Amino acid sequence: MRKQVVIVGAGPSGLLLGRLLDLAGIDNIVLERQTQDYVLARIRAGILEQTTVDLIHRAGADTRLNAEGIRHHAMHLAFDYKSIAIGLSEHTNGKVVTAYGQTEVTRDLCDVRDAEGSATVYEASNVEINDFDGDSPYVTYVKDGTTHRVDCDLIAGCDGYHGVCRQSVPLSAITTYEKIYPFGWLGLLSDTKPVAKEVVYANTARGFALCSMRSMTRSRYYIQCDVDDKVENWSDDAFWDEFRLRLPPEMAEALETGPSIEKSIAPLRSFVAEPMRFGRLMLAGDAAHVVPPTGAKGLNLAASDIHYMYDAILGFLEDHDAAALDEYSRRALDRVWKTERFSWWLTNLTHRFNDDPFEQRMKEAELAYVTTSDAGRQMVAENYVGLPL
Ligand code: RFL
Ligand code: PHB
Repeated sequence: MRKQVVIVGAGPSGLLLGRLLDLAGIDNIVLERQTQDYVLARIRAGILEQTTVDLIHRAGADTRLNAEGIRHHAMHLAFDYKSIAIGLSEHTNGKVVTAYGQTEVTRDLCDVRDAEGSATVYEASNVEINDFDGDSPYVTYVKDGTTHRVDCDLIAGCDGYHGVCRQSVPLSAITTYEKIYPFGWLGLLSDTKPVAKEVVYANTARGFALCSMRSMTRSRYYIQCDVDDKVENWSDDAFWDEFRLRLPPEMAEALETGPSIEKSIAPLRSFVAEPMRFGRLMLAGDAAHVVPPTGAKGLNLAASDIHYMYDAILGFLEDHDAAALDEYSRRALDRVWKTERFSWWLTNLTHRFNDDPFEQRMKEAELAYVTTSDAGRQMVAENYVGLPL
């Protein structure tokens, strides 16, 4: 089989790229290791930047997002059990973020792809990428015991942090930067009314807590936990008791609790691999970089990579401009590093890493500064809504 582009991974980055290429008439195939049901069941990010919303609109997958997404004009930082609003629109010429789950984004992109009959192979095992250093790359995979080969012009590595694409690059060609944080996030999803109408990031003596939502009747909450804690150690009641203790009193009182629909622990990591292109192979999303979830940037960075990758692919395949491929890594990494900085900064500001009282006073002073200075508020707001592409 021959395709212009082989996309490895049917997460949000792979599906978004596939759809944009379809609309541009570029023949592509998506190869995914898991089943479609598994891909559609994953609970992950929940806050979309305007640039991500715009890309989903370009992909023609925004009908439900327009109807059900909740626009947030502010985000909140809570220290010492007091919550301070940072206006987003007022500091960014009217920009907002939209609460809409990654699970729903993935479903909407799958639906448009399936409706068009575009080629997607689920349960593709042993994906191997070959000869991406030359002019004739190809990808092999096994489906139902048979090995298939797809010859192509370009390979898009959209296969997440543990995927095969980055791991196929010789170590001498890639530089990686990594920071592992000494804690995780225990998340709980429940059909309860969200306790706050926008996202709240709380630094408390008991550790970090986050209030978010998927709809006006579905809450998503997180608490900082030990890095090697296990979800089995947390009954729903234990979660609600601990979560309540980390909220400002008026929120603790208003908190509605109920059975969990999902509960899981995620480790926190900052990671960047440079460059993001190796000959005919380009990496996007978690395959190339990971941010800690504080700031909700993982999915949004995956989407902005796809914006740049799409330009590179069109420049190369339609305009025969080899320089377009060279530009991809530079353009994407410029935004990646700035976003890594914001996620790292917000993680440091809102979590308790150790009990050093000096560090905590520095965080309090920093919070006092960014929330009272116009420049400080603007820095938070313009990063939270997403830096320009
Ligand atoms: P994804 O979503 O990981 O998709 C990659 C896809 O590639 C498939 N795959 C392979 N397919 C074929 N062959 C192979 N060898 C393959 N290896 C892997 C996988 O099955 C998968 O379908 O990457 P993508 O598209 O780059 O999207 C990135 C986002 O998913 C990610 O940045 C965010 O979800 C990160 N993230 C969060 N971000 C936030 O902004 N807020 C959050 O609350 C949040 N929570 C999370 C998260 C990521 C998590 N994990 C485990 C990575 C919670 C978790 C648990
Ligand atoms: C979420 O809704 O899951 C969410 C919101 C904000 C974050 C991280 C996760 O920073």
